[in-house]
Amino acid sequence: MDPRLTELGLLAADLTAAQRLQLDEQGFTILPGIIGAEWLAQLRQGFDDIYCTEGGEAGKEVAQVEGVRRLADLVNKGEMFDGIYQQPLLLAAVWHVLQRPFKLHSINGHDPLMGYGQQALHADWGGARDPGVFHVVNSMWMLDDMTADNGATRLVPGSQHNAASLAELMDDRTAPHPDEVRLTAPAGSVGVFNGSAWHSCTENRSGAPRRVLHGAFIAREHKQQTDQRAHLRPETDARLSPLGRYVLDV
Ligand SMILES: O=C(O)CCC(=O)C(=O)O
Repeated sequence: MDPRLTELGLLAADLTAAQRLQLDEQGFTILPGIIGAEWLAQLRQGFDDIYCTEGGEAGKEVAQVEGVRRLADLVNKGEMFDGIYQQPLLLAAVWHVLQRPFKLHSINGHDPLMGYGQQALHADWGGARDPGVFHVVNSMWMLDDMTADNGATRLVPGSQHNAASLAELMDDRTAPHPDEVRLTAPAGSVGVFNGSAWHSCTENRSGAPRRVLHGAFIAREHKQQTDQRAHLRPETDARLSPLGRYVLDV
């Protein structure tokens, strides 16, 4: 673990050997039962309230997508999100993949409505793909059950090790990939994946809610998706612990 995180009071947490192996070989793992019932209720309510308050502006700091209830810059939209970027087991998983100091990249929300959500396969890291060197880790905070038919994320296991260009390998990146798996798990779980792995949202065919928060982290030498210094609001600044400041890099 980054010694600075430990000095700042991050509690020690260890992935199981099976989780480490799954991250190394398949590029993802699921952390079950991370969000307790009370926190889950707050996050669900927060998601809906922020979407309702922001209306047509929701998600605009990062991306707006037709048919998807998107949110962005959640660090500055409620204390309930503080625990996402300071969750010990998640940060242990991020360290395990990146093997060097990192910071928050962004926290966004993503809820595809019925008939929407299908994305092209992509990686979150768009730079050079050097063997064994990774730059981004993303996490999926599942506020609803993620099922095969409500738009669960698909991911191609092992693709974080593939140096080839996905665009050259697939004519239609929205089409099914023969090796893809779906990250399905009950609400309260957190899926973690290597940002070099090919993945995407899928179409929500059942219409059941699929509220997910993406908590992404990036190696410290790179730029954040949401520049936390530029976006920092006074009320966020006032409540941050030294640990929170370090992870946000503010
Ligand atoms: O929410 C998901 O299933 C994945 C979303 C994603 O990969 C993206 O928005 O870039």
